[in-house]
Amino acid sequence: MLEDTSFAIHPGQNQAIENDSYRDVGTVQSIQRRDGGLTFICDAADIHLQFYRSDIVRVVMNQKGVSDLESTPAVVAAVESVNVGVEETEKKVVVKTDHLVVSVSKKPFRLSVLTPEGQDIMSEKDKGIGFKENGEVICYKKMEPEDRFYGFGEKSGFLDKRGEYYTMWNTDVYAPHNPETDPLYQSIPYFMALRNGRAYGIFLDNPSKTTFDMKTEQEVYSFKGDSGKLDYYVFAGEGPKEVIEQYTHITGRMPLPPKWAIGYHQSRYSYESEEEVRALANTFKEKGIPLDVIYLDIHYMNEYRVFTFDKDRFPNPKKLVQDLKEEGIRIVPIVDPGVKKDPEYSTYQEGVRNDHFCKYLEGDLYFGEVWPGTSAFPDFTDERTQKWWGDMHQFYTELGIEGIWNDMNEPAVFNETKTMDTSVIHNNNGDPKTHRQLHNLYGLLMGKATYEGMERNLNGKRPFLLTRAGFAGVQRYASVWTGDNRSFWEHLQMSLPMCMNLGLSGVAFTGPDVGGFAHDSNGELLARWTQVGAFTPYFRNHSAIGTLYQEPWQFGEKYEAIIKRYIELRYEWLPQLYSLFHEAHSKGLPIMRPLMLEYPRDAKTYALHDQFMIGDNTLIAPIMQPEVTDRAVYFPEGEWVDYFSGKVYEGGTTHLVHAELDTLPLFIKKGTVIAQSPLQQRAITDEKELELHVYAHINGSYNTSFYDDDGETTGYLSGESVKLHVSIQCKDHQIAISCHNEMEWPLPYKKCSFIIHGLEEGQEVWVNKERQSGVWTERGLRVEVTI
Ligand code: MIG
Repeated sequence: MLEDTSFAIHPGQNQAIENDSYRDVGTVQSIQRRDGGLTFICDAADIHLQFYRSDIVRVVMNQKGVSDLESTPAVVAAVESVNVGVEETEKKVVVKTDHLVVSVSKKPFRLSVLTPEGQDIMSEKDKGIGFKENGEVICYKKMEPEDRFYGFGEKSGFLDKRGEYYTMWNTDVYAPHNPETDPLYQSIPYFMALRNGRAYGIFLDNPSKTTFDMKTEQEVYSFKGDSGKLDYYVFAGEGPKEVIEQYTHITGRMPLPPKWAIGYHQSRYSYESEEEVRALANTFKEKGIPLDVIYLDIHYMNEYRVFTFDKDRFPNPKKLVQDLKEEGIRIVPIVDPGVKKDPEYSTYQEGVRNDHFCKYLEGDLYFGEVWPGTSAFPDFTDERTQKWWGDMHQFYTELGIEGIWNDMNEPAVFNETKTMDTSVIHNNNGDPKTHRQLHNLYGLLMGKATYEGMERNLNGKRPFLLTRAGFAGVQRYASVWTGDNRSFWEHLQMSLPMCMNLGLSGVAFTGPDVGGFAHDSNGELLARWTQVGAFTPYFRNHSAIGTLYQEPWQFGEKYEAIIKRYIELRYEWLPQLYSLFHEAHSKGLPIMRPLMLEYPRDAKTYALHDQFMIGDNTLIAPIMQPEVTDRAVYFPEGEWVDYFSGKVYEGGTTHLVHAELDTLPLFIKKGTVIAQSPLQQRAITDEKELELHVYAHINGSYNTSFYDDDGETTGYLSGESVKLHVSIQCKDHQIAISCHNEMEWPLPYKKCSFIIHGLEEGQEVWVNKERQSGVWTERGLRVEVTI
């Protein structure tokens, strides 16, 4: 209780000095070739090097007598056969692939990674790998003064994580979310370091409590695991984009979500009855505000029993879901892991009878208090239980539901530790481990069970899953929202670096609760937040019980008009966003990007936390303070066109930009192109029209491609898609555009046009080698094309 008072800093409270006695692995005694890799037998431990690709190396330390190369379920990549050359001298072993060199000095074992040209990528100094008898493992790496750190999944604070100390332990944190609040709901023990434009990444594949320390020492940083083995991957870069590509090669990439999931979502804890939900949908319709999804929070259930509906509040869920679907609106219900202890409740009965719940070693079920009262928790570490849980979702799919929201899956439990007893045993497919050892996997595996179950039940339609907790690889199953933020300007500000770092950690489909979850929102905050939300990959307005309602119209007409306009803008930008989702699916790259990712050699971008890009050519510098209408915007090299006014800003410097409440500072790089469509009320429509907006330049070239498909089935996995390759050459008073579909699937558009913005006197427009005269419109020269 006294933790919140000055007693917390009583001198007597701070005497515990951590025993820092790690045992070093010692000197290399011998080297063995094993499973296509190399094992270094050292004095105190064995270290195995495994090349997954020529640019990805895994390092595993096992204590003596153990030879465990199991990976966690985060890892989906198989080992490829890699040509490795090994040279051994008295002092060193040098292992070479086409992309990197691993140099191991033998006395004691210290590891460095270099480029084939001999440039240092990552190295160790006096300290390397160590461990303690209690199972703790640690690894130190050299830190140069210019090193910057990014990633670490969902963390509060600024963009660059140098000087921070992070813990990975999935935790339900309702309050507070401060720059020092750590850990939060997700654990992604991965980061990327940037050194003068060159990047490398490290993924510590350990699902127990892990920590990353870039704070305590000046010249080294460290990462450590509470239990388990030291098992990490080095991604050799070279740029930050390559590192993300390498990391997501190991942990997987997101499937394409159904298109409706990238529209606007409206939520509230809770819309409590069928009537309320219907009225909500009607208001959106009457007001002409686009909408794709409405959420059902915990009140829809019968006393919080998952896989049930409360019969008084929701007498006919099937009809509700179907009626709304006819309007093009989807219902997404919440599903928590806790199953109410109730001998007359079939889910509980089945779970007990078929041994699906977590237990103690002695055989007693583990019970925790959550919404339904005393509850049991499915043991998702067992595939058998994953299958059972997944199949249960037929309950929802039979009603026409295609999306699920997983909450409380850290797992959160209402007790002092906030989670499950760490001594609970998980079956783990026949290799039992304690909850302490596997804690951070719970949310990921619940997501896997849910996603795969939905997939099995949806007959070729894509499921949508939203999750609060997760681990590395969560992107394969779910979109991640950043949990219980508050309606504070500070939380809008904090959401930018948080989502950007999630994106750098392989999780592209993210966003915060727009408007803020807890605390009361207000018109100005909601307007500014919706402007940002229109460009975050996941776009949901959600608020907590007991706070002011914050649907787009709640704060009066002035704000409603602005909020509506930005939700509309989201729909106009869907073709661009969808192409970026496809890039996340195919390459792992984030949709919402820190400028550093596009301009890794521009040091001005390294700590830029209050601006972001979507894709490689769109810059967003939102206003995130009350009554502020001007802000400094940093523009990287090039020229940047204000999306709304057409004003051009010279890059490589900072400008003061004016933006009244109805304006989001939004800029497109000259010489590039974005894809849009005319306004539509739903993400999926039959009347598709594509507009390719070209921002004319005098000189330069740009290549890109736009992706599209039916937006709801898995047909895209077998080539049912459009990939429009567009290239632009600007020179000699000509803008030459070439455009063709790389796929065989026919174009789904009834009309397709280029709109050229900012054309200069005398500049000619050519499309696929034909000179175009086009038609002048407010936004520029419109040229209709058939592709
Ligand atoms: O402890 O389901 O983060 O979005 O509305 C509260 C009720 C449980 C926490 C989620 C929030 C959700 C709420 N849940």
